[in-house]
Amino acid sequence: MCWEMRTIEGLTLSHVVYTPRGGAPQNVLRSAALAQIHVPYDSGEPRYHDLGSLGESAIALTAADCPGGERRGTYVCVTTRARGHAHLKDGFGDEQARKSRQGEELVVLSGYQVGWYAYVAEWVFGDDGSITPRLGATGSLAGTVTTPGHGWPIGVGRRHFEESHSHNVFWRLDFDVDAATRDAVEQYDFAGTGTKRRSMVRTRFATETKAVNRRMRWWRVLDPRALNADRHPVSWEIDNSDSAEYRGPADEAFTRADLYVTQYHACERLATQNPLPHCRNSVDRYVSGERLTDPVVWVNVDFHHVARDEDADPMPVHWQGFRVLPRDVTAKNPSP
Ligand SMILES: [Cu+2]
Repeated sequence: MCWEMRTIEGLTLSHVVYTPRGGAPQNVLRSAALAQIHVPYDSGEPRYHDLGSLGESAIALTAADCPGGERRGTYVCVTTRARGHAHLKDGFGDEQARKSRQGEELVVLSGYQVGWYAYVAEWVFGDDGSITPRLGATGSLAGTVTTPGHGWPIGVGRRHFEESHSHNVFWRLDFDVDAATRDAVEQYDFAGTGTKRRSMVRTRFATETKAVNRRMRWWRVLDPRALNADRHPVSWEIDNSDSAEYRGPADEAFTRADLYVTQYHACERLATQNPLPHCRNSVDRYVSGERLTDPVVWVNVDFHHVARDEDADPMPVHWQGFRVLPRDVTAKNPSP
C-alpha cells in the first residue's frame, strides 16, 4: 500500500494490495481514509464535526508509540503484533494432524489531537486477509457540564455531570476489486424468524444506496468477472455489527444509515461538511440515483460515550470500528 498524510482527512491509504501466501497480488482498495467524526452531545448541543483539517492535528509519534515497528515520517507507525490463535484443531493423538498456529497482524496507525480529545486511528491487516479499520478516543474528557438527565457524575459527589455524547465515525473505502471499474455491491439477509429455516436473500445494488444494519445482515463488494481457483467471484465482506446506530434530526440525515454506496466522484471526500467544490455537502446527498459501476462504500460506526470516573485524565482508549473480510479471494485458507 501507499500512504499520505492529507490535510483534510488525515492518514489516507491508497493502492492497497493483498498478496495471500503463495498467491498472486490482488487489488483491494484504491483508497481508504476516515471521512468524518461527528460528535453530538445528548442535551442537543454542542455538535462537533472533527474532520476538515485532521492532517494538521496529527501527533508526532515517539518510538514508544510504535513498539516493534518503524515510524514512517513523523506521524505514521507501521508495526506487527500478535492477534491470538489463527486456528486450532485437535489431532486426537496424531501430532501430524494436530493444527495450531498463532496469527499476526500488520498495523498502520496515526494519532490526532482534536481539542481535548486525542484519537488513535488504526488500519489493522490480519494475516488471514482481514482488514479492521478502528478509531480509539482518548486524551481528556471535554469537561462539558450538563444536568443529571444528560450526563454522569464525574469527580467527588454529584456536582459535575459530564455530558454524554456520541462519536459517529465515518470511513470512506474506495474498493477496486481486481480491475478498476466493474465492481458491484451486494447485501445479504437471512430471512426467517421463529422457525428452524433460514433462507438467504441477496440484493444487488444497481444504483446508489443507503442501507441500515440488521442482525445477520452483511454486504460484499465483488468483481463478478474476477474468479478464484474455485470459480467463485473474488469479494470483500463488510460487517458493521458493533454500532450504537445513532439517529439524529432531519438536518443530520447523514446519521440515518449505517452504510452508503455511491458512484465514485473525486470531490466526494468527507461524509459531512465536504469542503470540495462541485460536490454536495454530505454523504446522504451523494446518493442521487446514479448507476453503480465504480462504487465507493461509506461505513458509519457509532459509539455512545457515557463518561465514568475511570475516564479521568488521561482517558483510557475506547475503540470503535468494523471488519472487512476476504470472501472467496483465495480458494483455501491462505495461512494453514
Ligand atoms: Cu467521548
